[in-house]
Amino acid sequence: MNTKALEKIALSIKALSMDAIQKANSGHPGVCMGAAELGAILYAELMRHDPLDSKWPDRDRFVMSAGHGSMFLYSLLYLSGYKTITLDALKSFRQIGSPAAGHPEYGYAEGIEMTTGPLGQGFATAVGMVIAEAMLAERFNTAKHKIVDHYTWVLAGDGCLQEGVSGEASSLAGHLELGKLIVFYDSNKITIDGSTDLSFTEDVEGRYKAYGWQVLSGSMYDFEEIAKLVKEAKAETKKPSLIILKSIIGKGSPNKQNTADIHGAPLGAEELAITKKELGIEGDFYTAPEALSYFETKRAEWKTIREKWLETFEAWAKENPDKKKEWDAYYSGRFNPAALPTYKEGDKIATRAAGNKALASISLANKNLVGGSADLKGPNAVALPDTSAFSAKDRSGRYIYYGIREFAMAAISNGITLHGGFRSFCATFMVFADYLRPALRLSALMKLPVIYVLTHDSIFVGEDGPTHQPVEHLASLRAIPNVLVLRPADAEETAEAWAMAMETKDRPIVLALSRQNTTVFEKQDPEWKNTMRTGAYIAQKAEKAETVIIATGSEVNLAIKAAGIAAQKGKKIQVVSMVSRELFESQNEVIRNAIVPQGARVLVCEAGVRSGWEAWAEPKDIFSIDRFGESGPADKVAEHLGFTAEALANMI
Ligand SMILES: Cc1ncc(C[n+]2csc(CCOP(=O)(O)OP(=O)(O)O)c2C)c(N)n1
Ligand SMILES: [Mg+2]
Repeated sequence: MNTKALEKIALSIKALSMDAIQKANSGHPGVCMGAAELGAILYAELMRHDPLDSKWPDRDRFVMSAGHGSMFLYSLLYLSGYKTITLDALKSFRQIGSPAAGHPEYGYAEGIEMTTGPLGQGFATAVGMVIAEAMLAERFNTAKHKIVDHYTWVLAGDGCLQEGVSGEASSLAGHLELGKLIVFYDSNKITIDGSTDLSFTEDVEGRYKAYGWQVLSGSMYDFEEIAKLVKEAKAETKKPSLIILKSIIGKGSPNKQNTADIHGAPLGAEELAITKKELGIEGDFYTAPEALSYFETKRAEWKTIREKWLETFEAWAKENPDKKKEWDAYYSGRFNPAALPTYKEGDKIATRAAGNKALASISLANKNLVGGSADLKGPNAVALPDTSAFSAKDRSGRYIYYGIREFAMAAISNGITLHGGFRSFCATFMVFADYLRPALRLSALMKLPVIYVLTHDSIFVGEDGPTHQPVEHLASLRAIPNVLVLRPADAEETAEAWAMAMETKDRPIVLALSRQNTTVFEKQDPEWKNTMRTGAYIAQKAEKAETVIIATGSEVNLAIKAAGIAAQKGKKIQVVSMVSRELFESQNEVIRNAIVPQGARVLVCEAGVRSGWEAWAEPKDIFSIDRFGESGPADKVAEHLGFTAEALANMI
């Protein structure tokens, strides 16, 4: 370790960050300057990475959980030689089209492991990355060849430590003994509003010890000490490590350091000039020659390390052809179609239960599918029959007991997916999607195909009452761009919906499933399995239909019944099962008109708020539930709310 060179790297991080933020007239210099020393030692000494191959499977992961400090990450990516973040990119920081976006955006540049900015979520997501590493290591390492052996590093600030989601995830990480997680806490005791004395005086160290973590402390500004602490962190293979580094926000700015002023605003021309003078920085976008040359030497070392890994990998592949085949299958992202369960017309089964049958057969054919529920394995019906539970003792298990931690569960699912090698699902009651929504939003933003199994999807939950009966949730889930909401109507559709979810590669999928039984109905479109993939198909056909009922999920049964009642009065009614409105809306007019013919009166039937259906039907023709439900047996609740086939038939 060359501490002189590290000092110069830290200086360069400060210089680049200050200037990029000043030029953009926007950004957060505080953490970039205050934690620059950590950045230097992390990227130059501690991390096993190679900018020549940012997707190297056995690289260490770094998550900038304090995502507002994006310039910290960009400076390091630039200095260490990742391709996308060039000097020009730094000069266009926070401008449209720049890979150096306001906050780190996954996919914008090599070396950005995930989108961060929503505080706490990076931390929680990193836990998923560590789980994935442990699972892969268990499956693929042999006594002779260790091809999976890397660490996940996190930089978290006061904000990340305050957010509940990091606590949920940390509790689970301690329980699961995820020793390869190393989190640095940039403890500068400043957030936007001022000193943490205003709202955050708890004993973080005690809390983390109680979670089962190893907690270490030191100074942000002592390279030798940080190196020593990291050694201790690595030596502790069972407990995750929290390394609390006492720091000074904005260190180096004579008049603004250690104040909230430097958290999230450019220094300003005057203070910038004073700071540069104080630090010995010359010119704009300064990089110290010693920093650049040090990284140049490092790049050669990193390349050798990665090439050595490749050699090991090839030797391993040769000696373990079956494992190699499995590895390729894991990483291909391919879905192995399974023999999906079949049903007969008239079968009565809840779509959540049908979901479990589909999941079971998909799991058999896709051993890289991992996931679990937030303490609702039975009610969500997501047990995996062909595996054990992932635990501290058993890393081979594919079922994850998340405990009642919905938000961390979803963030961890993102992390597992981001790591690579696995498909990930998670499950809870639909009404508690609110508890995980920020992570679903990040799945969507990062285009991650995480599967969200959300059961008990309407007032037909029944007795548990309004707290457990979703009404606004379908609308609110559909409102998130890039989320694919699938609400299958019966057991047959559910099996196909699971297959559709597995076929999807670039967006999160919500499987909205019923608590109550639905009846398998005759599909009058013989090609329904294909047509369904457009988002909708004709469940019950009518020649020259006067009325088309668009129904979703369990309400397709109700619509068919209503159509039957109305047909007795000579009405010609077509029933459409719209398994995914957003998918159907993305189809061309020809496809749409073939299913919902122009000129027909359209009725919409969904047991939830009407929001979003206005484009499909006149307000009076939307059969919806625009209020909270009631506690009672499901059919009584529906009756009480006037949500019955008879009422729909009357509307017709
Ligand atoms: C979930 C969430 N809430 C609020 C914010 C807005 N925000 C950005 S940074 C910040 C303060 C963070 O303080 P700290 O982590 O201590 O960072 P530092 O000021 O030390 O750089 C807040 C509230 C956010 N990004 N994410
Ligand atoms: Mg802080």
